[in-house]
Amino acid sequence: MMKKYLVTTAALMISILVFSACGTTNDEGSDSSDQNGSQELTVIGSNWEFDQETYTIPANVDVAFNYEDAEGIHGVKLRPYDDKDNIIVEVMDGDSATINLEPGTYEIRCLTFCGDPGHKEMRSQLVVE
Ligand SMILES: [Cu+2]
Repeated sequence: MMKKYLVTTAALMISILVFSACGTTNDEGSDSSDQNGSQELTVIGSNWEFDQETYTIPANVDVAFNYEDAEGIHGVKLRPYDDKDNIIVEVMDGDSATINLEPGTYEIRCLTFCGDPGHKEMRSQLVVE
């Protein structure tokens, strides 16, 4: 009798855990703006790509540029295509930097050497318009 009660309780607890795990899943987009009009961009890296090929943000406004590792250790280096020595910002996992850019197309590359040949493939573009 007691044993059956324990099994039932355990099953109930497991289903609560499963349910609450599903319940905390939030579906945030990569680009979002709050009511103050401030902007945010989140880039997520894994082995060996970023979560989007192209990111788009508005020009001449402060944008919080966030980076997260979903898999492996990477990071983001942002620079103009036509001036590759001009690194605008470098962001590692969990970090954020404020950017405010002129219109144009910028290159997003992996910051950390994370393996061959995948590291070289980790490129996306940021369109500022
Ligand atoms: Cu890399």
